Amino acid sequence: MTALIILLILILLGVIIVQVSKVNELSSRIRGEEESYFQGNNRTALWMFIFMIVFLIACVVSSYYYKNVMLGYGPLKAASAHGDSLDSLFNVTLFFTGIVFIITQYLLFWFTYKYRARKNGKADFFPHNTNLEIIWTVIPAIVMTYLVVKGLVVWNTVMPDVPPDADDYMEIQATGFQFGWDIRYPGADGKLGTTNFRDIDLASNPLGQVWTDTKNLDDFQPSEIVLPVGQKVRVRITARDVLHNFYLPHFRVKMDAIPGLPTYFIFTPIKTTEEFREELRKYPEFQLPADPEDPESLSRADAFEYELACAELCGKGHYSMRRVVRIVEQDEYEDWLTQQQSYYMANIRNTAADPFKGQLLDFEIANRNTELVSTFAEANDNGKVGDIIKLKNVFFETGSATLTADSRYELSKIAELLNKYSTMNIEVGGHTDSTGSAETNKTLSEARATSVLNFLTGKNVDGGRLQAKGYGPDVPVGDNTTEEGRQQNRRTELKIISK
Ligand SMILES: [Cu+2]
Repeated sequence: MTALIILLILILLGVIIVQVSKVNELSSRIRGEEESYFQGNNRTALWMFIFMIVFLIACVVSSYYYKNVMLGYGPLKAASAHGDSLDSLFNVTLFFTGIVFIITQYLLFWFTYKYRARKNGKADFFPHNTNLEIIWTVIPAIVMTYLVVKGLVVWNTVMPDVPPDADDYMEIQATGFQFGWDIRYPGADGKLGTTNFRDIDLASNPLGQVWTDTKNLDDFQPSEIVLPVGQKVRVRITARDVLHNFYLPHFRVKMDAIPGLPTYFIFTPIKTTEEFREELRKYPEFQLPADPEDPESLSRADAFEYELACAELCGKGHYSMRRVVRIVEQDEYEDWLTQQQSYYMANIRNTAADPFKGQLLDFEIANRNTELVSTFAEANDNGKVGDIIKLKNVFFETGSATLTADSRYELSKIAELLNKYSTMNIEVGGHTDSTGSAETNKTLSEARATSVLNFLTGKNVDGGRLQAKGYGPDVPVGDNTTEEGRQQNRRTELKIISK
């Protein structure tokens, strides 16, 4: 319907123009061709001059009207340490080009007005003027030199890479793809592991991390970018398919993401998301509801988030590459870090792709030790006779009482803790599932409990404090009809028998 109305309006407009020109033609025949020609010229020249004045005023007024929603002005001052230097570069450039813009627009329209064709008008021949040549060569040369030199100075302060031995920065990686970003953090070791494009597998290893490099094991890939305020960040930027562009508008960070050619950008966020919102709240433009349809929605200031956008038209899903960036205080950042799980531990550990399958990793041993230390401290301080400590990581070869190699890490630590808390006397209990004859299971559980006891006494735990007991399948904790339950039932426990 709307389209039809617009079409009708256009046809009508066309008819009107044809009719008006016919009327003009008729009237000029009545008045005489020449006079009407000059009249038309005067009119056009005057209207062009008026257009120029309205146009220049509109330029200035609209810039003023939108001053609070343009990057670099109002509350949208740069949120990074280097941002102001780039903004001032833009302002200086705008100052000079603004002057040139106003002068050239003014002259353009003034000349069309002044030199319009008039009755008895004569052409003015103006072949050469050395002074003018000098003025419009020297002034632009000086201004251009100033702009280029200032630009180079800013570039050299914003873009240098970190020196090889620097340790005052953190590094994250951003990999653009159609259509999204894989963000990688270095994990506890502070170092990103190596990647190899040959190892890329979209389902199980999207970044091509090389799992034999232990620096990769704690790297994690969060869904949002969270950074601590005041921390210098180096972003390693790359792309997996086509050109993308890593653009953080509020931080004045913008760099191409190019397949096969790593680029980088270094910046230091200086305002937390909350501080930025605080500034926005002072401006009426940002007190409006974020959703214009819903007056009850959060204000634009409260709904504000820093964002990562792709600034390269990389395909039809380009718009969906937006990612939220949160800048937080250091302690909030550390809280967030503890909630992140490494990609390796979540997706690769003990799968066929894991080169460390079946081996204990250093940090796993460390984690288990921490857990044992607190369990034993708790048992010593508050434990009662009859309390049970389940040994989660003590295992035997199938059908035998031989401890697996990994179990020794756990038992060595337990021996150390039993020697530390020397008032506790302990029963080592062996348990099996109900598969096979009860008698065999009983014998096996006894042999296993004894094996653990022997290991502990071998580590200087006083044998008088320990007893071994085989329970066989008699004390199940899980359902023996399921594999999961049977696994829970095959276990070794320590019971406090006196304190
Ligand atoms: Cu893109």
